[in-house]
Amino acid sequence: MTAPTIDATVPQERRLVSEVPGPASRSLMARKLAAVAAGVGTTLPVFATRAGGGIVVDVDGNHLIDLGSGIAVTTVGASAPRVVGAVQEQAAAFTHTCFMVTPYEGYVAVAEALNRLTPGDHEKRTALFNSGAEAVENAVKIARAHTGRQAVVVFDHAYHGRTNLTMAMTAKNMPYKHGFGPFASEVYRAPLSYPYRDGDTDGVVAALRAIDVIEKQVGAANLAAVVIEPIQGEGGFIEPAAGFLPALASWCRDNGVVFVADEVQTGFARTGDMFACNREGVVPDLIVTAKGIAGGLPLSAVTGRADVMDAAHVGGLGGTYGGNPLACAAALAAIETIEAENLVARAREIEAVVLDRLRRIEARDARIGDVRGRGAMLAVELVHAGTDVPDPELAKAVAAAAHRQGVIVLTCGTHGNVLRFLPPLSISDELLHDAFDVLAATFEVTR
Ligand code: PLZ
Repeated sequence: MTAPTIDATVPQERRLVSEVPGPASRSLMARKLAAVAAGVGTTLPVFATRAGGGIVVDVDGNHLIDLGSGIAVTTVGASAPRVVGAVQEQAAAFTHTCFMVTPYEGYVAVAEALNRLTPGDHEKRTALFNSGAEAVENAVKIARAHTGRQAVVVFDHAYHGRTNLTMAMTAKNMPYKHGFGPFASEVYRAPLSYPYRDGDTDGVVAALRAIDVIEKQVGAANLAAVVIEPIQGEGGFIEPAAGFLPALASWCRDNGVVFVADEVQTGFARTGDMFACNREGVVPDLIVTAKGIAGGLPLSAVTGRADVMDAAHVGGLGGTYGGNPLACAAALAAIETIEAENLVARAREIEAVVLDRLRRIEARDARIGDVRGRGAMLAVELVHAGTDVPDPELAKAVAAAAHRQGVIVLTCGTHGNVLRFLPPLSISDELLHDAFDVLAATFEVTR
């Protein structure tokens, strides 16, 4: 395949010129602590000054390999050239008019692109918002308007955001919900398919377990929507057993329940398909997207069946910035990049490289309980050797050691014991191998 386009001004190599964090980052961190609310945490105490392709440059001049993509956002690479050019051009033309006041073509073009790219060839409509959480909230509003029902079903380990409704939908208390209640009502939680922990390799069995809970504890006649991440993100990169999603979607169809796929983290080539639902041919009624949609600018969307989307009354959906012109220009450029550079195929190549490296580490290390994921959304679940007891301390220690060596790696999971890998799809194999050399060595020294 042709070499991915990357910003040539940021050399694509790891380079450490100070300890990490260096003195400039440390002094900025002191200012941050004095000026920024304590609730806004940071994973690495390192301040960025530039980024390009798979490299983040910090204020001390260290070049760090990015295995996080700003939490699955810069899928086309940091400062992808098409995105930068499109945003510069749009900023010079106009920055904002508000689509609800005087509309502009970019918004419509993004809606057309999403209607074309998302699963299913039925007639679709799209509405644009700013954040993943805001789009999830709007998907629920639309499902309620369409069905005239109120209840929403979500799953164990789910993550859907930090706003009031989405806090209720998110499973994990600390840090997302603790002390922030009361939460929205009419949100119910069903059991997930989690093959490593429930042992069920038959997704249909797991789906029947969830459906039984839904029927007994909620009742289909009260249920507006089932909302699910096709591969759970923050909850631990949990891929349900094959058959789980199709069985749930078909139960929803039979019962007039809106099936909503939250593809905020899995969307836009990340999993080696344009959308994770494609792998099993699942066609959601509504699909929620954000993150990778716009190469780093804040944009999110709800796309779905025209009859469901159009159920909300005129004027019922919106917001000042939803589908801001800069974000729309960025999205069109990001989508063009994904298609022109065939990043879906590149995600599958990254999967092959990274899974091989992870399995080699796993073969030598009993603390790796599970290796899983798809495309460039891969993870290892860490446990105490010889058990399945989660080991969040090890995840923290490995991540911190990797950070000191110039590799940005994130953790996740309800128990915080999952190391996750979300490289930009423009990353080179050389950078990936260098990063996994560091990680392999880190696993050795933490033993
Ligand atoms: N749905 C599936 O992954 C965001 C959260 C980071 P927003 N995940 C990263 C943090 O700690 O806040 C996410 C997601 C899924 C919804 C969201 C919410 O997207 O753009 O952060 O609102």
